[in-house]
Amino acid sequence: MDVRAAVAIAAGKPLEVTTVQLEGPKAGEVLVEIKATGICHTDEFTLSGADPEGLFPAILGHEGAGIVVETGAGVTSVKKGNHVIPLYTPECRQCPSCLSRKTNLCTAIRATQGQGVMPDGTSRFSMGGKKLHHYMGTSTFANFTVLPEIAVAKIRADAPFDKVCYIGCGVTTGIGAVINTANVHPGAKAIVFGLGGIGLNVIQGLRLVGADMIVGVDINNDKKAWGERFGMTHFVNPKEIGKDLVPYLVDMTKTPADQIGGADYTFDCTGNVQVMRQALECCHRGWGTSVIIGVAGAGQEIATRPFQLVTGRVWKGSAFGGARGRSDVPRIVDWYMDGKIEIDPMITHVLPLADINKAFDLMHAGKSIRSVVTF
Ligand code: NAD
Ligand code: AHE
Ligand code: ZN
Repeated sequence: MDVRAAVAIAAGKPLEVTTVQLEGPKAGEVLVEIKATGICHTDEFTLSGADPEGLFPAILGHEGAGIVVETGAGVTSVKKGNHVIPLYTPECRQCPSCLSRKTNLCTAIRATQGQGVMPDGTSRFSMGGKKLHHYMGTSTFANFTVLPEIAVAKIRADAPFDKVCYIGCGVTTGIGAVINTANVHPGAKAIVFGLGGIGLNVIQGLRLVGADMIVGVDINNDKKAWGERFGMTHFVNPKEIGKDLVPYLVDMTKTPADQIGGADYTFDCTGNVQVMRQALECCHRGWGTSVIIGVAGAGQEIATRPFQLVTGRVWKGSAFGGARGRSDVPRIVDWYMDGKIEIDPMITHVLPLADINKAFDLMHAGKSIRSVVTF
């Protein structure tokens, strides 16, 4: 079938909005009509050429929501008409990782997903007879896409696609990193680096679990009001403090009773490896935990003195907020529908597919939190 898609032809080039061909679902797969998709910084990361796994030409996009229109042989957990959110972290409930109960990183189809193909090793997308790669197993920058059954979360039918698509990555990543990865306790002191589409969701996650002190760090002063809107208690622009950031942040967290200082939890939502180091080093001696959410480009490495870890700080990473998609995503949709979490104000721009490149421009200019394309 012909579908409308934004094709990433090559690294560093704008997406090309055009008609491509999509084959129907094979066994164990579903065809989904995508109704809305968010644009995450990770799409920009891959499009820029910084992603060591980046493949071109490809159909990017991993933050979608839509409706199942056809199921392949053997599909039992969803049917035509179900509303779903595509999952770049699937949940097969059978692989060693799923069965371990220690991680959300299902390994059932990760190898083929990284090669830009479906689990049978072929692509469903083509353009003029030439293969197009899938991306993150989701390829939501198209009005129809094919996904493995284990890579869709069935959600309630009354949830608006143009809002809950954001649960497909940003919302779940931010809130999940607080709840699942860091397991933040009420009363905690936390520092969030990077107040974009992910960092603001970390902030609202911290508010949800009852953190006392929520410090936001960003080089863009416009983010101060944004952070405050979702529960941030203090804002720091590293460019304006006139001294080293780590001791500055440690001092902020000191109390008369605790002159050591440091945060109980910190979160990197920038993808900058220098910031990741700062985030670790402003953790409290003995127990502070730093969670890396940001994704860094090929060749980038993190560093610190081992002493930082010897003295009890913990460095962790979080993908998709540690969430098990088919189990957790429907619950997060309920939280949104029940008013427990906010999404609407973070969706600053809604665009048609034809204007998708404007969403990348807005991100580069620091003018958007989330742009959403509706089909
Ligand atoms: P974004 O562009 O919306 O936000 C990034 C923010 O970081 C901006 O506000 C920017 O001003 C700020 N920033 C940049 N450099 C900074 C610095 N040196 N110090 C402080 N702040 C700085 O991006 P996003 O969509 O929020 O994504 C953030 C990161 O998270 C990206 O690296 C993205 O790839 C990654 N990500 C990871 C996961 C995961 O599962 N681990 C999921 C989604 C996104
Ligand atoms: N391809 C990159 C890794 C990118 C990465 O870490 N992606 C996150 C999701 S970011 C969503 O916005 C993730 O889920 N990672 C786990 C995984 O299995 O990819 C690289 O550096 O190679
Ligand atoms: Zn993302």
